[in-house]
Amino acid sequence: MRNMFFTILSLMMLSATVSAQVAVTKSLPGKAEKSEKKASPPIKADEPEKDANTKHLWRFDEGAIDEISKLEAVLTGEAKLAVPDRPCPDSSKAGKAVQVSGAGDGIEISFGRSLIKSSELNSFRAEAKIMYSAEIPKGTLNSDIFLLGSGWNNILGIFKDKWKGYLIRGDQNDEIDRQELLKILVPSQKWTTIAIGFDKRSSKAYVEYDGKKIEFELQIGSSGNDSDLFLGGFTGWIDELKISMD
Ligand SMILES: [Ca+2]
Repeated sequence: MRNMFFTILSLMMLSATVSAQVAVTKSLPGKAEKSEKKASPPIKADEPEKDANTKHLWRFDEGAIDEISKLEAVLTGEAKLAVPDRPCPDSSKAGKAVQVSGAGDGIEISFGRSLIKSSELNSFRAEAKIMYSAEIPKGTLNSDIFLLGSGWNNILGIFKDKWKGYLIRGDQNDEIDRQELLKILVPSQKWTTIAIGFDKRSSKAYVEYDGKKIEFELQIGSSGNDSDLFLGGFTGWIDELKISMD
């Protein structure tokens, strides 16, 4: 009887020890995960640079809402959010991007005011990472590759005419700039930075692709009110769209 009592007591103690061990084992990975997260390099290092002039940033990982001022980007045509084979290098995690494959596929943002005409605005820059894998074949639709517009004579950026090819909008001499643009805007299977922008202090506007820049005189017309931005009209991917203004 006494032996049986000790056996039961021993079993109870063993059971308590095992439970405690299980509890410790269960709690350890959690703590380890937390300390691993703290020890990992800061995520900020891989993010696109943000400063006081960065007003909008879309990462497209969890939708099309801008993480700074909650402005929603509209995906047009057949554009969709998906995980690309090669994630954007600036992305903080291997998240989603916008996949485009037609002339009407892209990202459209409405600002609700004219940015080019605004007397309160000195400069504007829209920048994104794109994988410009292929062009849309000639003879299909026109496409606004990267265009900020608010009326027929207040348009700035890269446009693709279905027969002529690329044009720069916002400049007096489209033909010269088209030749320049053809030299830099070449399809690529890698993530590349594309940007458009203007600075009223110097009266200049520009387009940039893969570190190459074409600058021209900024045209400010009288037309239009609300500004819209479109990026797309090619086959490939778009991620990390950032807009800076001051
Ligand atoms: Ca992303």
